[in-house]
Amino acid sequence: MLPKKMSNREVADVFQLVADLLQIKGEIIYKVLAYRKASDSILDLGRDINVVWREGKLTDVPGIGKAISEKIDELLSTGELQFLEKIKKEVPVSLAEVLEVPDLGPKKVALFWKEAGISDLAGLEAATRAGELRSLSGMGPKSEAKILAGIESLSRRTGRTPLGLAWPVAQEMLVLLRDVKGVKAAEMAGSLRRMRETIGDIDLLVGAKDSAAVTEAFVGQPNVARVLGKGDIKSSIELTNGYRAQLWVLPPERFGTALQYATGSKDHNVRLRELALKQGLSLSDQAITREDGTEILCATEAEVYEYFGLAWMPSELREDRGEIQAAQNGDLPVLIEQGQLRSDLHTHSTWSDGKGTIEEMARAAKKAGLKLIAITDHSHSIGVIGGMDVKAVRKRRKEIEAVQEKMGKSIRILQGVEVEIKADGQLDYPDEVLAELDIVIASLHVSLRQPRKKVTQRMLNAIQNPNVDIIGHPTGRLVAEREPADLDMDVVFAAAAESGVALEINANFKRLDLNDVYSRRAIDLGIPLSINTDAHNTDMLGKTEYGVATARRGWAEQEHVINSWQPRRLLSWLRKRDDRK
Ligand code: DGT
Ligand code: CA
Ligand code: ZN
Repeated sequence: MLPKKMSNREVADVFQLVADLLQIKGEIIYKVLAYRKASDSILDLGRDINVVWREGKLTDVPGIGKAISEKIDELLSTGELQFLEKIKKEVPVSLAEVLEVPDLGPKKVALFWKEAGISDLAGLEAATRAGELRSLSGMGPKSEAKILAGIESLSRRTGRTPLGLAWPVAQEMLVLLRDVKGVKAAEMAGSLRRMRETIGDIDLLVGAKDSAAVTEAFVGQPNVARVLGKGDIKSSIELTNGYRAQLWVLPPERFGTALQYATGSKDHNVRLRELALKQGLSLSDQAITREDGTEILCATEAEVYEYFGLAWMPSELREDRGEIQAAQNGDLPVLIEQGQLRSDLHTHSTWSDGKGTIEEMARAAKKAGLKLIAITDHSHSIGVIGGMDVKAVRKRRKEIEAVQEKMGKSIRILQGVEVEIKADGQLDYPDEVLAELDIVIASLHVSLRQPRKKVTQRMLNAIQNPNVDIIGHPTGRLVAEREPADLDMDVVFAAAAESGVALEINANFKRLDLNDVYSRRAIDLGIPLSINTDAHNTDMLGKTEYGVATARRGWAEQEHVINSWQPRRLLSWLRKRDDRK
């Protein structure tokens, strides 16, 4: 019998497991990394690995050499990998999940296994609670608490996909679907259209009289691993990289109700249906239905909202956070738009860990339509990535001035830094150096796991320093990857409101920090926001869409975002902050 067909995700997982177990075993790192690299490229292949394998083209894939292609061959033809079976005999396979615990590296995992007989998560938790790890080298009550917190955060992990990874995939599908004959409209729906920071599955909606051709095109895409369901209205698939996508096809005259329904959120829909019921109407993905059973069809979403006496509202607002009430009262916010951003206040150049020179960054910013860019290279205590010492800051000044001279009025370039808030709470430059700069961002990168009181106090030191203009990626969280620092946000917000500092919405889809809820709170407290790319190369400039989406989910208007202001107003805001020194 042939083995069950493996998806890219499953093959990638095998190599990830090989890498984990080898690493715990103590294998040299470059071998481990080779397996991780192979795993990543299989996941990102965009084609069915089985097809590439049958074509004999495995070694054309970057990251797959002869040895790994032979292993893939074995896996796909036998469903097994002897190499993995052999390692499993040496290292318990359940240790791979122990390695998933944040802050636990392979050395620690190996230590627990060899010295305390721990071979899985349950064992780790039990031993930690019983204090059995305390006596091991490098361990103590503090590290125990860390491990328990790590295990807890693992259990909260959801298998959701960051918005910035799912979005381009969905966009490509839309392009394909719009090309199918008879398709009148095709849009994203669900959490993707609401631009939540993570996505459970991709929801797409097509308006077409005949669903058969659309459905066939959808399930027949080259990156489909399996078809999970195929009906007249709904079908769903799993992609080779593990994402799931669902398609709804409706006649164009019903597209509006369907789009409204499928966009959600569920809570928003529940709220809207309550409103409908009060008017003796019911609302579904198909139509608005009167009590006598007659239907009102809506081709557009605006018609749906209008029918209930509401203004249409942007999808980012639809989380049942007061938007329906606001629509009823006619005071929906006029949300910030990407095209309104005029400055980028957080960028890096080759003076720290950026890939572009100051001139390249400035030219790219200009090309992206910006009027002002702040070059905010890292300070030195973040040494490993080449931060600037004080001498470098002053030397860089001349280069920025020269580029400014050369580029003239077409773009304004600010002298900036991203100064590290060190573990002891001190800023990484003395005040007189910070005072020489046009703009100062202060950020936490190190010791994010300090206890609440300590890490909050560090943040307060930065917020209260009159030289600091913006707090960069304030909570330090990484979407679906790393919990925020344990900041007392009430205290942080109060201090920010007091000092007038701006809080960043870092637009990198891995950060989106502040998140939507915090952004809204900042606005309510009158704290200015700043949406920045944190660009480390020229390509990243202008890529603010996910940051803008986060701001919109936080109900931000243009007024609330300092880098949407005209440069003149921004500069005067910065000058006023200088007056406090
Ligand atoms: P996700 O995929 O977990 O990121 O979240 P959504 O919001 O995309 O939710 P999903 O994919 O389960 O469903 C897609 C849309 O369908 C959702 O946004 C609203 C609608 N929907 C799903 N279940 C219900 C429901 O029970 N009632 C109502 N009114 N709408 C629902
Ligand atoms: Ca969804
Ligand atoms: Zn940065």
